[in-house]
Amino acid sequence: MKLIVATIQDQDLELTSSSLAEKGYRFTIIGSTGGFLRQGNTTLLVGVNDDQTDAVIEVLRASSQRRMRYVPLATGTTPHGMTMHNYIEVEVGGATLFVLDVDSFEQI
Ligand code: 2BA
Repeated sequence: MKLIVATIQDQDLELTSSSLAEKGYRFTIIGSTGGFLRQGNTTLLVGVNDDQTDAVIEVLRASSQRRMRYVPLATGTTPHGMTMHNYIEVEVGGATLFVLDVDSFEQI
């Protein structure tokens, strides 16, 4: 058995969770925060049989998009007193996946 830990963007949650549920996979949705951007994202825990791993990764690949985010880098003030932000562009996602071997699984 494997545990797939997948961090996705919040915007992709609806499509990803409905696609997984439609195909009969069981999973847990955890609200999370990215350490770099400090913005909300979503982490899914999907427990599967070994032979289902590739199929779940395909669902995640199909439902998670890459997007550009603009992150404030520095804030300054113009001579007219207007606040000015400098932004950097960061490409986020589709999904960050870890596939772990599961030693044991029980539901009590
Ligand atoms: P964040 O940590 O908020 O990172 C968002 C995006 O910022 C990353 O997208 C990447 O493009 C960029 N980024 C992250 N750290 C960076 C750094 N030190 N320097 C420059 N750019 C950096 P993704 O790589 O697609 O990651 C999306 C989210 O997946 C991350 O959000 C984090 O929540 C999770 N993640 C990514 N790699 C991870 C890892 N090795 N371990 C645990 N979680 C991870």
